[in-house]
Amino acid sequence: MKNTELNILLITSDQQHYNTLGIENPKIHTPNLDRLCKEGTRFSRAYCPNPTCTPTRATLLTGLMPSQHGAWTLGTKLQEHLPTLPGLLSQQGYYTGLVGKAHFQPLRGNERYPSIEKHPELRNLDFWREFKGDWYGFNRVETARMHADEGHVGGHYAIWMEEKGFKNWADYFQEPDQMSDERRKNYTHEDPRKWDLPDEMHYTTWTGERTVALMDEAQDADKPFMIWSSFHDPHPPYIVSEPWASMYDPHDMEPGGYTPGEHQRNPDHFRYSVQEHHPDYWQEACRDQGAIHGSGFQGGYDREALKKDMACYYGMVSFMDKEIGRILDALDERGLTETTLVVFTTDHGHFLGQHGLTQKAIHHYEDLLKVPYIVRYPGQVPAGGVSSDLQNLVDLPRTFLSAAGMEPPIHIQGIDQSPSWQGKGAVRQASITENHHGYTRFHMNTLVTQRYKLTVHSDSDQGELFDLEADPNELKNLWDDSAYQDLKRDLLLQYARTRMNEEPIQMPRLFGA
Ligand SMILES: [Ca+2]
Repeated sequence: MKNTELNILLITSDQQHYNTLGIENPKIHTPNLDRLCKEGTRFSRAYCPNPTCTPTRATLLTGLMPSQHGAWTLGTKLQEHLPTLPGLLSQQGYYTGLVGKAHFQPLRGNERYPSIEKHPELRNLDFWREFKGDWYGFNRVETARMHADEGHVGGHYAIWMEEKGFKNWADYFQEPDQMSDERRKNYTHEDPRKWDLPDEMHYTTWTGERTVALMDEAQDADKPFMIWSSFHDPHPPYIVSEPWASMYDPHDMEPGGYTPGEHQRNPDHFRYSVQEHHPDYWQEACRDQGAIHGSGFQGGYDREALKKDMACYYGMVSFMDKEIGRILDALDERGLTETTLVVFTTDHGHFLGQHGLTQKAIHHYEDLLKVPYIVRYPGQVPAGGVSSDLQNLVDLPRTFLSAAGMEPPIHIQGIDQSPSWQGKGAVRQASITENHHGYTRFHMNTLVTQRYKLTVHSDSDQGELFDLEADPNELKNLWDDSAYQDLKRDLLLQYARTRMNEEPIQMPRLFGA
């Protein structure tokens, strides 16, 4: 699978549940992602290296797990001296571009760790007019930081709106400071979930349009391209432009649910999470700086509100799908489809009521760890394929470099998935998802094998062991079950070996001594 003139197009969404592809879920309409599935291979067992934004996004850039690249949790920064996939490709003559969400840097910086993804920079459009890259190896950058109508709007997206004559864009977004208490309370209960921002001015349209523009820039420069088209949705807040906001009827939605008693065998924080404002949970959640991000509204969730959230979430996905169609059509029109490796995935999953949970963060169920993952490369990757080979997003940089005919640097992690993508069999025996959420709390690692899932916690003897074959809904934690202690021991050994085998090597051994 080597081609030195190969284009690489990585399309990602943010926080997309794996079961949101129309080809397998008749409730949702995603004709363009379905097309990608029919022309490529869909992987049903792909996992994130971390279930939050910055750590996984930094992994996609570096080919390193979060514990190695250093952006180990939200609110950290990926340091800019680290080698990246686009940087390596750029050195080989590639045009490298990023359009859409970055979140490589935090909303606050300091002298030692400056950030440009923060205020006042975000709304300083003169800054972004000058700032086009290089940034993390991308020659060309067009980025924006908000989700939905958050006040973090700005960057190249705001410039684009102004160039379209949409001068009063700020009226459609929150104030640039932190969300008000009222707003925070309503983060997942926005009603109505319709946004009066016209959809042609929405950042999803911007991402699609500018992805095609960067492809054309690469063509004009007569270079192969590596472009990361990074869509912001369907990350909450749940609000989207029409017609997408009304596309799905909340009454037709079937959110996940809580099975009474299901958390009795789970570590304590599972029970606390579904009990609204349980004092132990909130004490734990707030013990470390930054607390738990993204899971602050568990439990006591109104099912009708959840259905509305889900209808909006589906609308966001279908809107993105339309823009993905624009990108795929542009590849066709430019005669690039045959020479472009396209991967679609997301940074991590999302809860829509499953196990009594919403959003993300610290509960390592399949809803959160497993991601949609499609690979299209005509003539190389089987069309219409469905594969259960294990994948981890950390594998993408190494596999992209391999596909481009480049030797990966010695220090990167991940496995070259080329044989698996070509339908020649699995190359990964197990996948690890790290989650070092706070300094001292909610530090866990999950091992996933073809059949089992094991989660160990750094500060607790409690853990999780699920048989994904016998118990696909993960309702019966076997961690303390006396009949499964041999299996647990074997999986703990496999976890240790998997970690050791995937340790990065920082430099070659030059001689015997
Ligand atoms: Ca994310």
